[in-house]
Amino acid sequence: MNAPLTAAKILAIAQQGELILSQRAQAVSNPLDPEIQTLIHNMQATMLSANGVGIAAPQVFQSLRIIIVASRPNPRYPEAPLMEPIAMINPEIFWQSNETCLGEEGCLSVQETRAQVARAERLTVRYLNEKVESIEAEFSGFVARIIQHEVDHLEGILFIDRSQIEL
Ligand code: K3U
Ligand code: ZN
Repeated sequence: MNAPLTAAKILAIAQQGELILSQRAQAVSNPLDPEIQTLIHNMQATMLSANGVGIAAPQVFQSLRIIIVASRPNPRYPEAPLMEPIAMINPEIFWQSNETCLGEEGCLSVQETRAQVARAERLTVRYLNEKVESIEAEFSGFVARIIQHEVDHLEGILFIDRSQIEL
């Protein structure tokens, strides 16, 4: 991700109960707007400082369709790939497998709660990158799980709304 020249800011993270987390976020019409580029830069810094593997704009009080996905191996998913953070603007999951898998999730907006959530094992997502190129890509496993969790944030859905088993 290309960084703006200004230093990144760590943003406040909305917590469960805040209205913005239950609202549908708006599409980004101007991805090259410097304010959008700065928001993405600050979202990434906020995610990293909170030790997250993803973040969605509504979690930092911006009702916009932007997510960041940044898988890394972790105790729950030791086989997860280590990837450079990917910013996805206006992401759309346009295919997902019928095959699902249960896996543990947490959320920076729901403190001290982990739960098992069933998610599609594989999906295909279309999004704009920061250079406004349209990208289509397939993901599986933990990365697909993060994408579904983050796209849910854009629809105002929290993982605890989908989980049957709270840990
Ligand atoms: O680092 C976390 C983590 C939790 C479980 C497994 C591996 C890592 C903290 S929770 C996290 O990173 C959320 C971020 C959120 F809330 F902003 F979306 C992303 C996420 C974690 C686990 C599964 C799906 C999504
Ligand atoms: Zn979350």
